[in-house]
Amino acid sequence: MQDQSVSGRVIKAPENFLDKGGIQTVLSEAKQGRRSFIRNAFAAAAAGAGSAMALAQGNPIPTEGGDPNIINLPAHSTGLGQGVATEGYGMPSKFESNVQRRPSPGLTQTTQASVSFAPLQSLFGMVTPSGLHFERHHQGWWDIDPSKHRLMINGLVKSAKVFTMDEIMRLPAVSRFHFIECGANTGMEWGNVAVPTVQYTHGMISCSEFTGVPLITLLELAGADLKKGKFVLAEGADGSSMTRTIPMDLIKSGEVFIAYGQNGEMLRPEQGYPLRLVVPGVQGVSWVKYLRRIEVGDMPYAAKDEAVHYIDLMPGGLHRQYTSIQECKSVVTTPSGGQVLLDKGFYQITGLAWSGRGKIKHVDVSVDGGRNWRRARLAHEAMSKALTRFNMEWIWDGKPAIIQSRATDDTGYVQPNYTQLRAQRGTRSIYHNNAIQSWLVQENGEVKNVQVS
Ligand SMILES: Nc1nc2c(c(=O)[nH]1)N[C@H]1C(S)=C(S)[C@@H](COP(=O)(O)O)O[C@H]1N2
Ligand SMILES: [Mo]
Repeated sequence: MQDQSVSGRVIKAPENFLDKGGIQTVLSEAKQGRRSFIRNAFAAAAAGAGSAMALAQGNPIPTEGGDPNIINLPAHSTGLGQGVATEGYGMPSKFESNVQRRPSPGLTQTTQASVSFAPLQSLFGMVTPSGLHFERHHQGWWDIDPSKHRLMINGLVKSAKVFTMDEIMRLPAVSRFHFIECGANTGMEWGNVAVPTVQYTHGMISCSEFTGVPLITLLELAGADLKKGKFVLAEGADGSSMTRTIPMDLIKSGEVFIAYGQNGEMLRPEQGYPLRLVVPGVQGVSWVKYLRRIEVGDMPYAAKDEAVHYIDLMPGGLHRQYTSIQECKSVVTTPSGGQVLLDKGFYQITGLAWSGRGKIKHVDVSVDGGRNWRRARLAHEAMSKALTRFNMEWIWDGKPAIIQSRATDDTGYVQPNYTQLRAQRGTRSIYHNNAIQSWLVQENGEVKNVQVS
């Protein structure tokens, strides 16, 4: 069990909740230590100032003995610190070592896990650090030698072309922030309340600044027939034979690009180094990693990951195919399942919202299970098909509360609740669950995943 230290006024979710011992430790520490400490702090704060004020004022100065963290000079105030890096790659603080990607205990455990979830409960802002980007590999990941990697453009083109990485990196590039969400994100929640933390309910999403070359540029260089060519097939170089059909209209819009950069450096191997397709707003599976071939064609390809997998079972025995857009969705990341609120008083509710169709227009937050809603504050300007961080102030009265968020995008689409989603989609889907998520804050401060219709 890694560090489970108290952070601010919310205890970090036990990141590996399989370790029951660790959770118990956290809970009892919270109840004995910090709880009374914080209660005293609130009691000492000026009466009538309100909980938010008490928080802003900090803790009262202890009268006896003093705070040893202030009185006793620590080594870092008296000694010589470490020297600058002369080699190696910078790493986060050792006190943050519990913030990790993890495979979900809700999924079948195989010898080689094929999904690891991003720790959404521990992240700020809109960007996912590259080392915490979720991973989904159908046949494991590879660290491919970029000097040997090739991209072929063929099919309905004047002359088939092969590009080296050097040739690709000479071309005019774009840099854009986009989310990538696996179509199966939140999939286990279709059936029932399956997993306890936001890492496992929503952690198959990440957002990066990607850098690369618009695919249309490469198609033009190869002399693609943009009249007959209605679709392309994108193919990866790993053993999963990952091939996906991408409509030419998306490519002509200039939005689809082949990326080599992620958050200011080359892609991570787990994310498809040295080259991946970026298809903004579209489910993760179409973002083909280790991209080695683009074929221009006049029909959808009905590849295995289109004809057999990634199909939505609908009510009445029907199914739908090629449903690639990730509809508008949001989730509160704090307070969220597995976290513990130490006492009543002020909290900042925070979360993420996104839409595969454009920008987030606004996010509403409810603390009473969807009866009343208040407009949240967006923490930054919303970008198209990117994660958007929202915040809302809340004073918890210590009674049970059900926290939800509901996002609206700039097409006017409103994120559905479970009743609305199931009315349209039935109950037998795996993919494209964008329903409103509910977190129950219990009287003892523990937060649980619940479903509210
Ligand atoms: N070549 C290749 N591309 C792939 C995959 C894969 O297994 N191989 N997985 C797909 C799926 S299902 C998803 S959700 C995303 C995951 O991207 P990430 O691992 O960078 O998060 O990549 C997609 N592209
Ligand atoms: Mo996926």
